[in-house]
Amino acid sequence: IQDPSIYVTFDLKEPEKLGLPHGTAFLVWTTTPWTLPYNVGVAIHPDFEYVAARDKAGKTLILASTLKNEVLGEEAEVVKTFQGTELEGLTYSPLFTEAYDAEGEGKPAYAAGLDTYVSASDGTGIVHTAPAFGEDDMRLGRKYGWPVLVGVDTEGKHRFGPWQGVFFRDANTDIIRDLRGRGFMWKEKN
Ligand code: VAL
Repeated sequence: IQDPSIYVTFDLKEPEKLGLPHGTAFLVWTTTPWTLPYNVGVAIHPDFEYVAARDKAGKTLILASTLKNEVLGEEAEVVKTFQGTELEGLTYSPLFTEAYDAEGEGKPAYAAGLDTYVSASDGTGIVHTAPAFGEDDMRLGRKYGWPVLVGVDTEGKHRFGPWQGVFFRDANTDIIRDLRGRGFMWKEKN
């Protein structure tokens, strides 16, 4: 089985804080769409430079400046440049809330945190973080007090949302379709 490789958008709650237009989003790349219902944050490298640039559709997207041409294209206009540290604490609208609503216990979530593990060699320089599903994710989540949403049971089945009872990876297709329908799927490779 090949993992689907997707780019999704996380719309910033207060883009005007950065002087950016309504609808500005973090652009995030992942190969594990089935973990997106358990996302609680994004990881940003404190030492990277980030840009906000307009894509073909006119949406303003934030990503690492070194990956901008490769991902958005040379023609995409850079609107603003930031140091990674300036993005810490920015919050975004979640893609899914079922698991958080059930077990988030009111902890902070859906925010940008800083960690030097973020890579500039693939993706967007902004990493989807789901603490239950990765060591780096867990470390970052602890640092910011984000909840650990254990979205999959001991049999490997989803515990929440419309895919409750579905084997973890088998939910990829439905999750992608759902995100596409709601306009959060920016690009799908595979
Ligand atoms: N951080 C990883 C990813 O981006 C997982 C473990 C959530 O796919």
